[in-house]
Amino acid sequence: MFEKIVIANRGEIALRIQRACRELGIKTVAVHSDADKTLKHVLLADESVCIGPAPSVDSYLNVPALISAAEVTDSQAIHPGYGFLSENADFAERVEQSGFVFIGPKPESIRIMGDKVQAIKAMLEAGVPTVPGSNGALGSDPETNLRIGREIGYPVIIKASGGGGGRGMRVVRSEASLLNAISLTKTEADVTFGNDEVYMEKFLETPRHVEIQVIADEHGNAVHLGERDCSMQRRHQKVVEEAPAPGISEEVRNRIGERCAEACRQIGYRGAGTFEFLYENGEFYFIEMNTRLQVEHPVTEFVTGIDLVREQLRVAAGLPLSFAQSDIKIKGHSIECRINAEDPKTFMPSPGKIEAYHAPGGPGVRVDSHIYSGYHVPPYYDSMIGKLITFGNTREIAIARMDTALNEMVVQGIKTNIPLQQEIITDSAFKAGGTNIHYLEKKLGL
Ligand code: MV4
Repeated sequence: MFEKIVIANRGEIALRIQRACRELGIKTVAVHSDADKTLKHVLLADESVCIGPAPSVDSYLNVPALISAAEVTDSQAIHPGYGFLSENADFAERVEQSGFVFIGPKPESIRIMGDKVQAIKAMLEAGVPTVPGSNGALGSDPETNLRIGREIGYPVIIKASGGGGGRGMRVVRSEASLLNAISLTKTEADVTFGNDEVYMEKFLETPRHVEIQVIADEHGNAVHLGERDCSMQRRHQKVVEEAPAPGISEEVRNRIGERCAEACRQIGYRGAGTFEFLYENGEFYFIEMNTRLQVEHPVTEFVTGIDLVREQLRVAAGLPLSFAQSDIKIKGHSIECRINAEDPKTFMPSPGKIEAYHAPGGPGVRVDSHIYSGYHVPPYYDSMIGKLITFGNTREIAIARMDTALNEMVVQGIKTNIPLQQEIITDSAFKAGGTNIHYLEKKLGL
């Protein structure tokens, strides 16, 4: 196992990674911007290095500064967390070329999945179900594109191969607007991603967002850890996540999960990953793969009993996974509410000093947060200040515990979305389970 690693991130995920390192006896180096000297994990780190000014481009995205930090501290590996450089294949490559281990997939895997046309091709080869579509980049022949549209059937969606996470997409509801939509999406994609490749899919009107967690080692073991439902979202920002997804049987879970694990084996995937699907009328349709640890990983940890960050560190060090597929049984139910420093009605960020903080607790309650009384939430970064995660033997118990925990939680001095979360958790459609990706925006009147 590693002796010392650099945590190339901030906030709650940096603290989460540091906690896993402590349990494994790994020393941690916290890297931070000028604005982040008082972050909890920085204060608790074995060593810390300031890597630049507050703006992310000058600090958390500053590749030479991060590599230098690993060099001067004699670290062996770099954990990128989520966001920032976590899915940047060039960064992963630079880390490896500098003689350090990138705690994540091989650069080639990141590169393939970052190119959505290539990712879909890899899934087709592995037998992972995809959305009916062009199954490849659209060419420049208008007649061919019109024929593809007719074959798929309207509405269709044009997506940029270099996009993802909701960027670079356009819905087309009739043949009359297809060619113009393709050319507009291509132009935008060229400007935004430096890649004008686009592809076409059937547009699903009311799907749920269900994703499968996988983890693989370098010894040919690839295991799936069940699914999460992340349909409760606003503007592509997830708000509430849960595991398992309401209404998914063990048989369906194992069937789709095994397809994902097999895809990992076929592409020689290493590390943690997430297969994103749209789920509609009982069918799974692959859309994208995320090659990083995700914000919502704790709900999977609760229902499987697996420590995902611990396993990431193990497989990055070349050790085998500490469990096999047959050891995994989904038990109980877990829900996560993201806690943001923002106005619960306007969603405007609300940075500032936390005057008082009382964390909830009790059975089946986990709080992943870096905040403390007196901490200043800086205005430069994502507004998420923590995650509240609950577990129960049933979904009803997990919801009841979340309701109690949200009521117990006190964050004074800044605005938070706790009131919005209380509204969602007590919402009758949420309680029934299985709401689609448009539910929250409709409820909010957007
Ligand atoms: C879709 C879709 C409907 N049909 N693809 C948005 C983000 C990106 N990951 C893929 N997205 C979508 N792709 C087809 N063929 C609807 C969405 C979508 C969405 C997906 C997941 C979670 C939230 C979403 C919000 C709006 C649209």
